[in-house]
Amino acid sequence: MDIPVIDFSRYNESETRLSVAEEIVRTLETVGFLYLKNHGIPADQVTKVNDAAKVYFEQDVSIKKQFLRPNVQFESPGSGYSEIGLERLDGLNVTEVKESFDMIPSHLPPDESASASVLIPPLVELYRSCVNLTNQINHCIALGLKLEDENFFIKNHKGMGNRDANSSLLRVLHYPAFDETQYGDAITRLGAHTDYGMVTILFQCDVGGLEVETLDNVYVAAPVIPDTVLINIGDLLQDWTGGRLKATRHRVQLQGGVSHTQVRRSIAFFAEPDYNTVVESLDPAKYLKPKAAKDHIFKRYRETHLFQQNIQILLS
Ligand SMILES: O=C(O)CCC(=O)C(=O)O
Repeated sequence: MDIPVIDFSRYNESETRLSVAEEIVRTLETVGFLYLKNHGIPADQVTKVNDAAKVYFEQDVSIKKQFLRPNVQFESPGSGYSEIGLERLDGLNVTEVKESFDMIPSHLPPDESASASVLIPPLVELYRSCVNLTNQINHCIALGLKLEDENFFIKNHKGMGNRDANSSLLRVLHYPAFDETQYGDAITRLGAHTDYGMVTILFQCDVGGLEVETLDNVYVAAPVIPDTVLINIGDLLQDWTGGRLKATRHRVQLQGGVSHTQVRRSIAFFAEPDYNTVVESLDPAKYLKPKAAKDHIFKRYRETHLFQQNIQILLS
């Protein structure tokens, strides 16, 4: 199975907009992942984040920890650093050798926390572009699904950028090179998982390793293709469509030709519906229990941090 490359310049012309929307929906029904070319996000915005990320992640952990991501037990998602081992996306026993920095524009580090200052301006700029592209993709999905209201999904994402209303965030991931003896045997880069929300826009920097699960439960490589972004959908859109569109599992492994001696970086924009959105199947033939976007997203955050003892206590 190949992950298709779709030319998004067709979205800009009224005569071709519906055909690109239908192609996107068809691909999300089967593969769940697609590459977009001519997506409109300026390449230099991605380069600036990547360059800043190199500088940021080279700092000592104690410096990066000056501005930590909020504690997912008690607070909503927000901006900040997550150290190696903090999150486990696929079960509780495998350490994920990755660190990350998340950013939501309404929640920026205080001035005295200088460690992240190099990252913030390029992240804010790229966040804005990702919001624009998300709105266009959300428009396409509604068009391709033939919803009565072609702005249906756009209306449920008005709060992007405001942490009090919406959890959509831009995350820079850094998978370091490391010594074989450093973390024990049970390690990977990113455990297999589905994303939580609506749509994810992924920029893979230069080292590959991402793998996507097909409908036959086989993982295939999603290689780096210059000048494209990868798009996939999350659990809530799958539920909204009564399972018609697929939230596809994906992972980044150490095997598969990419060894732990190569640093990998990626940038992911996770677009999630506004907290007060109630997601229920748009297909009357496929009833699913309605769920509040906020409840689902917070639950997934707690589950992926469950191995931390204090969270286990909270959930028990
Ligand atoms: O690093 C990558 O390419 C994948 C990132 C990702 O899928 C995620 O964080 O959910």
